[in-house]
Amino acid sequence: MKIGMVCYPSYGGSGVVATELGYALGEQGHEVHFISSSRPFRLHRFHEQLFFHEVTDVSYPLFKTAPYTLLLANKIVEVANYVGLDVIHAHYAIPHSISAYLAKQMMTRPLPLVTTLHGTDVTLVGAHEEFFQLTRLALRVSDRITAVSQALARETEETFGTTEQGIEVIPNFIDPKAYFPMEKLKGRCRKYFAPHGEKILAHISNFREVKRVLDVVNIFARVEKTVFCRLLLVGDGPEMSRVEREVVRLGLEGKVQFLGKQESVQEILQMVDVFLLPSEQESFGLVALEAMACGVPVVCSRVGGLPEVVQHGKTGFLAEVGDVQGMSEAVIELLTDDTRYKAFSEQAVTWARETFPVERAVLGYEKVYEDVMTEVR
Ligand code: GMT
Repeated sequence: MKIGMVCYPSYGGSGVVATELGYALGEQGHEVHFISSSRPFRLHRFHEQLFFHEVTDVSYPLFKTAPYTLLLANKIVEVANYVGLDVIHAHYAIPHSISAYLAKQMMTRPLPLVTTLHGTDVTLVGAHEEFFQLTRLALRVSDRITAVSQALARETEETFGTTEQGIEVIPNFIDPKAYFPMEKLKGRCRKYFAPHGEKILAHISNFREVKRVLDVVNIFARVEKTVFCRLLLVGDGPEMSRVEREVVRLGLEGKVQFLGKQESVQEILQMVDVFLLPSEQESFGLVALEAMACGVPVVCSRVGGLPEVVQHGKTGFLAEVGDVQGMSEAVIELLTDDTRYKAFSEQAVTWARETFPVERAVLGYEKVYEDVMTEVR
């Protein structure tokens, strides 16, 4: 099959899912054409079946900013005609699915459209009145819709109503060849970030408000009163200044390390003891899955798709959004009982590998592509 993959190129789970899916589909012999404003950040390994088509910017005095949605639609048609795409897979309803729908209208042959919902499109953006009608259109005109969790599928239907084609859930996935526990690295990291035997807590995100990174700092502030530990903060984004100020306010400068944006998150995850994800909203929480696959128990909020990803009392702990006290108690519980910690860590690896294998997701998406190609032909 020749698949056109439309995604955001920047840091974020949806781009990671699109890219990793692309590599996995390439391994199955499919040709995958990424179409985006720049090269997706995880698309760094060469693969003979993977291609990248850049949507180039246009400057014209009348445009304040170039209309990306239109440029993308035009590019999709160009690529579809030139390479003979069989299907377009849009990650995000807004704007990718709308651009792909426009591209479909411009084509002189059928081009089936699969839309994968990742969360913020529906829960945050889609629910804003300004995007409501467009998101509903994207859902109606997609030949197939998939969502990354049951919670997201439910929430989408509650917000926008049901569609004729329904929503198929294909959970996000991990490749255990890339995400696995590594004791050696843990040792090396300890020498640098935790030279005196401290435990390491970590958080990785794009530092948007929805991630509640201030909670991460406050959880750490409580934990470090009982457990000798350090906090690694990975990523960057709009909340960064507020987070830095909170660290200073709490007098934690010597104990919190900011690592900025990082590509190789598996190497970081392989070094830490507990991962924190106290988000306000999370359709899936891919990074929590990545952490568990590296043997790191997760303490997170009981929201969106996280209860489908993290097993409370087995692979981590869930608490209500904003329950800083509850989350710090959960971290302390994990870090002060070696036997329990080891069990959680092992259970996390097994659960991640057995429940979210990349092979299952690839089979799921292949089936969706095949079905839609047969129907639309
Ligand atoms: O969470 C973000 O800020 C990034 C966003 C994205 O566009 O990548 O993540 C969403 O998609 C991921 C991949 O499916 C999910 O793992 C994240 O939970 C989801 N984020 C939210 O729902 C807030």
